[in-house]
Amino acid sequence: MRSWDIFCTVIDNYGDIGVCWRLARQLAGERAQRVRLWVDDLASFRRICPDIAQDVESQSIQGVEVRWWREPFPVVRPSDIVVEAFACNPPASYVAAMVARQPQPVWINLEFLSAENWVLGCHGLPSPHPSSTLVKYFFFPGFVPGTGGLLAERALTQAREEFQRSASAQARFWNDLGVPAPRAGELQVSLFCYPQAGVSALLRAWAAGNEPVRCLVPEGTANAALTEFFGVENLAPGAALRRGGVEVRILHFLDQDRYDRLLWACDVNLVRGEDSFVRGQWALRPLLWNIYPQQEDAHSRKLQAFLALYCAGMQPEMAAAVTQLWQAWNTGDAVAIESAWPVFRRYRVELEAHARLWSGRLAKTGDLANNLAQFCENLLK
Ligand code: TRH
Repeated sequence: MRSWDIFCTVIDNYGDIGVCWRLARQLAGERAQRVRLWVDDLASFRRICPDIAQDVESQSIQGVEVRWWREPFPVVRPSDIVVEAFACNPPASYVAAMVARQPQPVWINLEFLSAENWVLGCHGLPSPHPSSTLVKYFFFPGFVPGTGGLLAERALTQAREEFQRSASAQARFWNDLGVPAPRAGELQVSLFCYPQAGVSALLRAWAAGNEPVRCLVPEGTANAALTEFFGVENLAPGAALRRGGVEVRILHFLDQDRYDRLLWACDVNLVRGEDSFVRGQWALRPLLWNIYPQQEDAHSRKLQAFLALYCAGMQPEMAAAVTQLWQAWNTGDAVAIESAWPVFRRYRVELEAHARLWSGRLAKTGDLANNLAQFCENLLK
């Protein structure tokens, strides 16, 4: 059994802890590894995992030892494997303990997800530490063989298939959420996005169409656009907003597993950032991605790179429909969103088939937790 220290700083939002928590759970649960997860913001962690107690130095959740990362950092013996998520810099005292430890730990920097080509050249590269004998390895998630793959639990496919096949499991789920079961012919859409996304335009596109839409929105998402469109201020969980054929239901923020179920239960998923984007791909539903905005428009290159991969092999008109809607959604171009949505929906059957095909392609790279464990094992030998 190997021991792991995973370091996570919460910069903003939930993606950093979302990825680290998934990785930690999977290593502990599926590979019986001893995992310690250091997190600097337990309040954010609690949003995606309500079992987390705030202001607690150490707690054990789902087989993972969760430690509150704050100064002064305690004296601990470093684990066999040290994962620093997204270049978050473990404390200097801990790095000094890594230098002193015999044998020295394997040190991994778990990087951000990108479909850009350069990732293939950088995945797995060593970077010698400037002032010690330590070596840090860059581990990149990715969509193609030659990268680290994407996080996917062993039981994920079966759990999703069972849920999507079972009307009673879905009925229970809607009931647990406190919303009525979907009406026949009503499109179910989940919405998780950044403020830049063109939500008002999409709501108008739905209202102008002849397909009733029910949109499920975890609290705190798109508040300004919802208030503008529905003319109401109350966006508390439980609120139901209606205009024409569009209904929005505000949900509590869900724990990660229930959020997965929401994605499985919906017909189209609007996802964002990194982790919900990946989960949207595993949900086998058409999706619309709101990429995390970066300086100097770096996110546009990332978006193009992903679209090139995702749309490869699609019939050209369908690829154009996806590309136009995704680009418009990310720039917030209202006119383009309103014209692109109905075209996107015309391909509903083909997009569902494509989602299944795509997830099959992704699965060929293996899942990130196991790829990472194997990578580290080779270095520890
Ligand atoms: O929250 P995000 O915007 O996180 C982002 C991205 O990771 C981005 O790459 C990073 O640079 C930035 O943070 C700092 O989006 P993301 O990645 O989808 O993470 C959201 C997490 O929250 C994910 O694990 C799913 C989870 N989630 C729930 O558990 N319940 C919910 O109700 C919702 C909406 C999300």
